[in-house]
Order: sequence, then C-alpha cells, then structure tokens
Amino acid sequence: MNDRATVPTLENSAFFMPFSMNRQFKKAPRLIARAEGMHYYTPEGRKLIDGTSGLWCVNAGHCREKIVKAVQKQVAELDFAPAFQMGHPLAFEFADRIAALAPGDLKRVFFTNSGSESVDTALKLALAYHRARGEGHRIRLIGRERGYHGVNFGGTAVGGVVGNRKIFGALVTGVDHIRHTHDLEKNAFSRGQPKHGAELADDLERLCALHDASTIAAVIVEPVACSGGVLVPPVGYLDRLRAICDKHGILLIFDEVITAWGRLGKPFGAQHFGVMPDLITTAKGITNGTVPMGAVFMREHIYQAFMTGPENTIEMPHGYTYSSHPLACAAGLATMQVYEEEGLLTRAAELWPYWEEQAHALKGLPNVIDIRNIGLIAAIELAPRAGAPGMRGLDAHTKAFEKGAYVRVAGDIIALAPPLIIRKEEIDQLFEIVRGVLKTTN
Ligand code: PXG
Ligand code: PLP
Repeated sequence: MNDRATVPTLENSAFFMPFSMNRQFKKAPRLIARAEGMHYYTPEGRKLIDGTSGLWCVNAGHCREKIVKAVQKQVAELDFAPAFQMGHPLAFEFADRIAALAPGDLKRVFFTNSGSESVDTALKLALAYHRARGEGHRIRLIGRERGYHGVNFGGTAVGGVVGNRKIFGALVTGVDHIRHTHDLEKNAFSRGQPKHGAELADDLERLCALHDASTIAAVIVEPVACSGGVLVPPVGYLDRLRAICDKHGILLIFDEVITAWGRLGKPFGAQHFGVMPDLITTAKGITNGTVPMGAVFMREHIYQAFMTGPENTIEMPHGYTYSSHPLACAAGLATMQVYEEEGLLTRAAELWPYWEEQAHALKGLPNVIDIRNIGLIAAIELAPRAGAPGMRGLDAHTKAFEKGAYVRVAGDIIALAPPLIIRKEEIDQLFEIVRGVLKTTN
C-alpha cells in the first residue's frame, strides 16, 4: 500500500511554506542546513555564497560567535520577561543604544517582532498622534505603487505589489497610493540614483487635492523599494516628498526594514539621503536576522504628543507579547557591537564603487534590460518571457542555487544584497556565478 499521507517525504509535509511555490518546491527542494560567514551549506555539504543576506537581514554574516554566545547566555539567564507594566534592563539599554545611531531627533523606540509589525505599529502611531493633537480627521494612509510594507493588514493595504493584495478583500479603508518611480525608458542602467523622476513626488499633491490634505495622516515609502524590484529613488525625489508632507502637515514614514543597519553605507537610509522622516520602521538587520525583532523610531514631538494627560493612563494601547523580548535584545546588543567593531554600518560606502563596477559589467548579457545599484544592493532586470512573466527570474534563482549562489528574485529581477562583510574576491565570485547563470538562462 502506498498511502501518500503516511510517506514521510517533503511532498507530504505539514509545513505550508510562506511566499513559496509549495507544490513545486516540495517536489524538488532546495534545502539549507548550516551557515557560516558569507556562506550557506546544503544538507549534502555543498557551499553557497549568500547573495541576498538570507532575506536581506544577515548584515554581519552568518553565525557570528559574539551574537551566538550572547543569545545562548541570555536564554539560560532570563528566557522571557513581560513587557507590559514590567520591564527588564536590556530593553532600555538596547533602545538607548540604537537611538544613538538614529538621525536627528528620531530617538524614541517602540519594539516589535518583525518588519510587518513595525509597519502596522507606525501606521497606528501616526493615526493616534494626529488624534492626540486634535486632528482626528487625518485618517488616510498613503502608500506607493510597487511598495512592500509587510503582510499585516495595514502593511498589505499601503503596499503596492498587486499580487500581494488582490486576494485579500478590501483590506483597510482610507488608503491610497502615489505612483512608483520606475522608468526604464529614461533611467535604464543608472548608476546610483537615477536622474529623472523627482517630479513623480508631486503625485502626492494630486492625492492631497483629491482627498483634501487635511484627511491625510501619513505617507509611507521605502527610501529604496527593495522587494518590489529594487527601485532606487530619483535624485531629489525624497526631498520633494518631504517638502510636500511638511506643507500639508502629513507625517512621512520611511520604511527602512531593509535600508537600515548599513545597507546604504550609513546606519539608516535617511542619513544617506539626507532626508528626515517623522518615523522610521526597522527589523531584519537589527538582530542580524538571528532572533525576530523590529523597532519603530519616532521623533521627539511624536513621542511627547502621547505623554500628556494623567500619568496613570496607558499612553499607547498597543504592543506585542514579545515586544523587547530578552533574547532579541541580547542578540541586538551583540549585533550592534559587531557592527561597530567591524565598521559594518559604513562598509557599504567603501565597497560601493567596486560593487557598482562589477554589477554593471553584466551589461550586454542575454535578456538583461537594466542594471541598477545603490549601497550594497544591485538588481539585474531581465526581459520577461512572452506570456510567462517571472519564469526567467525563477530559472535564474534555481540555476544560481545549482551553481553555488543563493540569490533572491522579484519576478524577473535578480536582487543582490550580500552580507556587509563581503570581500572583493567574494564580490567577484558572486558576479561570476550570476554571469554564468545569465549566459545559460534563455
Ligand atoms: N517593510 C519592508 C520595506 C520590507 O522589506 C517588511 C516591511 C516586512 O518585514 P517582515 O519582517 O515582516 O518580513 C519588509 C520585508 C524579498 C523579501 O526577497 C523582502 C522582505 C521579506 C522577505 C523577502 O524581497 N522584506
Ligand atoms: N490572540 C490572542 C488570543 C492573544 O491572547 C494574544 C496575546 O495575548 C494575541 C492574539 C496577540 O499575540 P502577540 O502579542 O504575540 O502578538
């Protein structure tokens, strides 16, 4: 008897994989069993260079001893501590540590467990902030086409990747979107920020006119839209968005779940672009991807807007069981120590020119219609196969795995963002594998 339900293959596994082609994967799995530094290892011991820092999170490389030891020690000492009306010292220490790295007066920190939770927290903070100031009429939230803000209801609603939204009903009311900034006709093969498109920020004025600006609470954008295909903001675009928000009293939220923690050569993307948002959402690299954690940074006046009224009230009726989890705080503190000791929060700036050169050297390979880069991020956009968008990208992903590299793809766009510890020889290796993949992907 060959009862499928009792055969212990991956094909029958109970695991409903997130953001995955479950049936296809379970028939031909790509498994990872171990990691160290720049590399993953398959269960058979095959070595893969990590081209996208796991899921854009392992900025200091894998299984770093200091972080591993800190988590091991913490789990044996204080495994869990309630964060509601109670506290543990590491939470305060870690908040102060990361606040010191944040730009301007974005020095108050609310802890979450992921980027998605950071986004929904920031959106709720924005609404509650306006209400606390007597502007409860500001109820609308504005995202951007092709934006990715995680998978909770708020983040899905402000998100602009159609495939992530369309099957989930009405989501959240009062949400609208400005246009994305991707323009291959004008900006293909840009190095760093593309020249054309600052005026696309004016699309926010259109929504201010349509809804009346007084109904808009916040605009949320990724400084660099990574999941949606690495869309680098045109020169002047973010400044213009900031100016329009200021003019209309709208909060500007930078979703820096990927761009924070050194990806653009500064601790935060906001510092690289020299544009100050009112709130910043982070996660991923905050613990080097080891223990789930996220954090929302807010400006002082936002925090202070909540610190009014009698002291015996809960100022923000929001928080997660695992907000400021001791293991996450321990991992985060050790992560910041590694970042500091190794200069990783600024290393992308040093590697940038070499990285850019190697990325753009792929120009001319089959099907490559664009290459773009910023900080230690690069994207190679492939022409979609006729009638089968995404298939060429998927092929590239699986071929790279066979040839010794792990890389993420977004549709037909290959996205590279390796750990910030990468050496020049490893940059060469990574691009050599990608070159081989492109040569053989038809
Ligand atoms: N905002 C941004 C800007 C993100 O990039 C999230 C929110 C959600 O974070 P969590 O921790 O809830 O996943 C993200 C996450 C990819 C990829 O390959 C990107 C993300 C997650 C998984 C895969 O593009 N970004
Ligand atoms: N659902 C139920 C029934 C709960 O009791 C809780 C937390 O107490 C939650 C959801 C929220 O869980 P978390 O705080 O881990 O986000």
